Amino acid sequence: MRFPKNACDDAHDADFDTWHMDAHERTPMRIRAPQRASVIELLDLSASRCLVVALLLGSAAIASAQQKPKQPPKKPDPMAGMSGMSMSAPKADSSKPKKAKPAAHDTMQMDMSHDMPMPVPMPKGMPMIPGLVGLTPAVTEFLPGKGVDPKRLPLASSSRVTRLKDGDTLDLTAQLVRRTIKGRTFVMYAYNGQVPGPLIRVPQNATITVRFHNRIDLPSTVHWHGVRLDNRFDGVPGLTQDSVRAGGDFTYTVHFPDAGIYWYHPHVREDIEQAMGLYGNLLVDAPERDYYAPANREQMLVLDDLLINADTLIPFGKEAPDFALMGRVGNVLTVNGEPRYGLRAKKGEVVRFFITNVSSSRTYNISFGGAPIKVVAADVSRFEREERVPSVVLAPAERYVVDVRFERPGTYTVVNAIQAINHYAGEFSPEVDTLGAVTVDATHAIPDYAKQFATLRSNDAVSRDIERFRPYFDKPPDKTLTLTVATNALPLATVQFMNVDTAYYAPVEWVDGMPDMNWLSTSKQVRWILRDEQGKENMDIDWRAARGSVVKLRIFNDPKSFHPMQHPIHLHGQRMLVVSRDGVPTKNLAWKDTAIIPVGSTVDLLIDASNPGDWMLHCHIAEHLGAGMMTVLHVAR
Ligand SMILES: [Cu+2]
Repeated sequence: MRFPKNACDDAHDADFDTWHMDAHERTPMRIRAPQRASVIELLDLSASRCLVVALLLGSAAIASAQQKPKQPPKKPDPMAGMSGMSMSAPKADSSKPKKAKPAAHDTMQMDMSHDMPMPVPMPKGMPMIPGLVGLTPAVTEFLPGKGVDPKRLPLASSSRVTRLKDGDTLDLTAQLVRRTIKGRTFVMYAYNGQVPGPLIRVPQNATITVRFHNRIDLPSTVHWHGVRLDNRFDGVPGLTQDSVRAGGDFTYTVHFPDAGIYWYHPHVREDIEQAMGLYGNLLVDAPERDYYAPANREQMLVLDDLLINADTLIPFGKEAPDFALMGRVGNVLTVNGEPRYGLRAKKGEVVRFFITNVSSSRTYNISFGGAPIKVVAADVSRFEREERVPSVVLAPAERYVVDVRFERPGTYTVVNAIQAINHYAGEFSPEVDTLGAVTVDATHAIPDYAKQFATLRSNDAVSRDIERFRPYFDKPPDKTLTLTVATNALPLATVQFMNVDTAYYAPVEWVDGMPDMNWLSTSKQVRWILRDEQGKENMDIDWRAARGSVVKLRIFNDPKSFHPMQHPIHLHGQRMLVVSRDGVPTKNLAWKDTAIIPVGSTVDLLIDASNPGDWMLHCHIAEHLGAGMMTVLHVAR
C-alpha cells in the first residue's frame, strides 16, 4: 500500500538511526522480591486452568436479576463518535460511595450472550476471587479487523522522521496493519503503517496541514496533544468537530507555538484505538541553537503496554470500555512499539531522551541502570532549572526530556522500577521491569560533553515567562474539582471486596492489583467523576474563563471513593503550572498540559487561559475518559 508523499515525508534523520535498534535478543531481566507476583508476568498455564475452573464454577456464583441501567437525559456528548464512547453512563448514587452498603449496588448477572469467554490474565499467585469466577464483562468483544486476513495487511514498520516546514502538508492515514509481538501476529492499527506513527518534526511557530484519512474500522479523529492550536482542529468529536467515519477524511491545520515534545492520537475510543497503535510524536524545534545543552544524540522513547493472553489480544468492549475501574494495564511493555529497546552508545556519550507515556493507564518510573539523569523539560516547556534526578515518573500522556550520560563501557538497563500492589493480599512489593538496554562500548564519544552535562543550566527565559503568573500563585481557587467515582450493577463480590479494600490505598497504583474485578467493570457500571464546588459533575459543569485570564484550578482526589486511584488530568489547548501539591509550593516549574493527581492529594494548577475556544479537561486514563471523567473549559473568544 502506498501513501501520497509530501514535503520531506520519510526523510530519514541520522540522529534517529537507532530508533528501533536491535533484534538481537537479550536475556529478559526481571527482578522481584521473592515469593511476590508480578502483573507483568503472563499467566500461561495457570490462566488456562483458571478458565476451566471459571467456566465450571461460573454460574453458581452469580446473583440473579440484572438491572438495566437507566439512561440519563440527553446532553451534548463529545464522545458521541460511537456508542461505546458516549458519556451517557448511568448515574448511580455517587454522593458517598464508600459508605454505601453492598446491597445498594445491584449485582451483575452473567450474560453468556455477550460472547467474551476470554479470562483476563492474572498475575502468578493471584487467584480470581470466587464470586467473580465465570463472569464476563457485559459487552460484546471487539478486536480490530474482524474477518480480515492478517496476511493481506501490511506489516507495521517502525516510526520514521517526517520533517516538515511552515506551510507543508502531510497525509496521515489511520489503517489496519499486521504486527508481530513476541512471535505472535496481531491485527492492529497504525498511522501511515508505522508504530509509533511518523515522528513529525517541525520548527517552532510552523503551521502545517494534515490531511487525515480514516481507514480503520471505527470512527476516529486526531487530537494534537499539548499543542495550543486553533480550537477547530483540536480533534474532539461532538465538541470541535464531528468524528471522522470509517472511510472518511478530515483536514487539520496545526500550528506549533511552543517548542518541545508533543504527541498525536485519536479522541474516539482511545481505550481501543490508541492502545492498538494510533499514537505518534511531534517534535517542535526552537530556533535557538542552545535551547537545550548539547547532546551527542537524540532518542524517542514511546512507552506503551499491551494486554495479551497466550496467543491473543484481550478483546475490548464494543459498546463500552471494559477495565473501567482502573483502566487496561498491559502485561507486555513496549518501547517504540517493540517489547525490547536497544541502543549502542559510545563511552561518555550524552543521550537526550524524549519520553512519552502513551499507555491507557500505566504510570512508569524510568531509570537508566544507574547512569546519571538530568531532567531538562516537561510537557510544554523546559524547567526553570535543570535538575539531577534518580528516575522519571510519567503518568499517561506526560512527557519528559532528560539527558543521560553513559560514562563507562558496559550495559545499562532501562527499567521501570515500581511498587506493585496486590489487592488480594494487601501487600506492596518492589518490582522492576526491564524495558531494554543501552550498550556502551569503549570508544570515546566525540565531542565529549562531560562538562556541559555536569552543568545544571538555569533557563531564565522560562522563569521570566512564569514571572507574570507568580502574583496569582496564592490566590484562592477559581474552580475546585473533586475526583471520585460512582458505580452501579457491579458484581456483588467486587463491591464487597472494594468496601474492604479501600481501607488501604497507594498514592499511585503502578500495576493492576485486581485484574479480574477491573476487567469485569465496564463504563456501563462505572462512572468516573469530576465534581465541582456546586455539586455539578463532568459535562454538566459550566466552566467559563475570559480570554487572557489566569485561572486557578484546585483538584482534590478523594481517598474515600469506591476505588481511589491516581488520575492524570489533561487540559486541551492551554498550558498550566502545577503550583503546589498538598500546600507545598513547586520550586522548579515547567509548563504542563497533564498533571498527575495522586490519591488523597490536593493539587493547585494555574492555567494560562490565553487560547479561545471549548477545551476539554479530562482524565487521560483512556477507560476513565470513556467512563465520563471529562468536562469543558470555555475560554471566551
Ligand atoms: Cu482517571
